[in-house]
Amino acid sequence: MAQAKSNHYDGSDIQVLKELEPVRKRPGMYIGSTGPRGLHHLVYEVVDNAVDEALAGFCDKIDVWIHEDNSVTVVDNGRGIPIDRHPVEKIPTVEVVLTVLHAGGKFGGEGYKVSGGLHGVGVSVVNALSSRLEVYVKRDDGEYAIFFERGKTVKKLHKVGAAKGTGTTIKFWPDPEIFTETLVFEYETLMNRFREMAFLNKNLKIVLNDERTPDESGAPKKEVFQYAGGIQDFVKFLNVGKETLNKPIYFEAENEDGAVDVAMQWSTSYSTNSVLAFANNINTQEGGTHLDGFKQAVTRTINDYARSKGFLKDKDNNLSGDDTREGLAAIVSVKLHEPQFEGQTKTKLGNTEIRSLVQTAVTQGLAEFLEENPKPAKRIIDKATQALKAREAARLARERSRKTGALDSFTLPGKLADCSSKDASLSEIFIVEGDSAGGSAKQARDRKFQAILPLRGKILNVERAGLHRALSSETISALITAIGTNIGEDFDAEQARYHRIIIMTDADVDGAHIRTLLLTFFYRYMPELINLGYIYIAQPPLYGLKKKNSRSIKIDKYLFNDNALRKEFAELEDPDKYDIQRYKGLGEMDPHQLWETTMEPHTRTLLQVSIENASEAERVVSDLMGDQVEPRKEFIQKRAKEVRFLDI
Ligand code: 0RA
Repeated sequence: MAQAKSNHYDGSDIQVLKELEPVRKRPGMYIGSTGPRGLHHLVYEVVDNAVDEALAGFCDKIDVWIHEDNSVTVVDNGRGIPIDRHPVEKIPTVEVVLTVLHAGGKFGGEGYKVSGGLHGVGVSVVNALSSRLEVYVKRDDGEYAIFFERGKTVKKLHKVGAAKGTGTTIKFWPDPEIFTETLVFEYETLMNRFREMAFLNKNLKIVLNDERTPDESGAPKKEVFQYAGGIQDFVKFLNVGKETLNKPIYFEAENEDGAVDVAMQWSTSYSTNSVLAFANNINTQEGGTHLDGFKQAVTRTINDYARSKGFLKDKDNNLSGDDTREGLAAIVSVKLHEPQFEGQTKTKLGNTEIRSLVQTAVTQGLAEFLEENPKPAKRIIDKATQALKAREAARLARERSRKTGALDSFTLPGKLADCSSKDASLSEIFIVEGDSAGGSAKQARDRKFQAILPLRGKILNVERAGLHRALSSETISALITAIGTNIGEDFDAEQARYHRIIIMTDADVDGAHIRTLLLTFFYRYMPELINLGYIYIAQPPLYGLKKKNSRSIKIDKYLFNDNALRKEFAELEDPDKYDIQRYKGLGEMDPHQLWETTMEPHTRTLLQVSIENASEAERVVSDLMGDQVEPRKEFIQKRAKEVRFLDI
């Protein structure tokens, strides 16, 4: 058959060439990148298709296997991709679905689909970017198979044998010609994604199997995700280890525009960024109309209730949105027929009609809960009232200190060595630990576009301190004024004074701690800056190699981690010829070294910070930085084996 193909083209071949070639030419256009993120998107795309079957009510179990050779199999018990002859293309429908761009959507019919952003591009994209892909369909009492290589059919649809039930199995091998960076799937990344999927689709069972890491008996590592409570279980999960104020509140509503599911639960924590919003199962990290509607409804409903019950007096100010959301973990999940995704990362929902659906549902559901549950209602109002008092006290304190000139939020912090450029898109700020490293960085920098802000000692852990104390901390307010955006409800990304905010700490345990504290701060109070891609981590070298006996003070080679050092040793003919210097801190490098290794845009490496999975980030931040000791211990113990070198 393959031979016949070389000198005989039929219509389907031409179709394939025409349709899938652009995907291989510009994979980034379809899956975002050809790095690890894009690689994982291949799995999401196939699983999303199976979840669509679940949303349509035909599938309740999805099995994912990661094989030893890093190929992946996704098995579902849905209807099975149709195998009948496609009326237009004149080939089996399953072949059309796998070889024609966007073909999947044409057959979907009614119902909601997981689509938008990078998702929903269709399984044909996965096919185009796989060196091999095999599809097995169970339907009509038989099992059928069809095979592809790099998007081209290499074995036509054929019957394998008799079979009971229905379903689809897709096995694919990501193409090394496309994914040049890595072909290795990360268990944790996939696990987090599938857990989230299972929360969002009540009762759907997703099983992840990893054959690369079998246990003693040889069985693959396995995790089962299935939640009878759906998003109520999701908020419980977000609040594990926290002291909660109410049982999860849950309500749902539906009209011709779409459907909404909401779960919410307050805890005594101070976090204000634990509301996760989804549209058709896609995490809308940049928010949008559904989240706006939710916030407006919560603020108004809580204020109305507090006033009507006399918790707020006539003379009292209204509770702000931030006040009402302090300690709130919530999931807002909407399903709509034609979601419009906007924003920098295409994760902002634009459909205006969904705003009022969410607003009405939340107003009704929350008001009813408060009326019927006076005790938890009182705890929730008390929590918001305390937040309001703390906020007003912090404002008074700020005004007092402004009068005395101690802290003026309209002038830049004295420690900041600003850059001369006023064009934010060209400007960057290095946040440096300690005055001595700050001194080196100030000498090293290009003052035209690089600003330096030295931090004195550790910054406050905002996860445990709460907003009011955070604002009265000098370090934190210096950070906020230097960046220029303000925080919380007053946050305005347009006011950012720098489009690159670079955390530059020492390569030791203290440095890592300060970095975590800063990331916690950004995650909680300026998450938009992370979404905009403004937050970076500098990569100073760990080692400098210099030829022995060389008169020059010049370092011949910089190494950025222990692996690189090990590799270098393995490759060097005669290591004795080199002196190895280990940099314990930024202060040990002279300004020129710091410049060329870490700050010079053409030679440095920066890590861009992203919120790959918001609910996981949420959990890690509250586990690591919150006030409960046990989850932190667990997290550290789980990771202990991954830590190779601790420098204390
Ligand atoms: C097209 C039409 C129908 C189902 C599917 C595609 C389908 C695709 C995938 C991908 C993975 N699992 C899948 N399961 C189903 C509708 C089928 C019908 O009307 O019988």
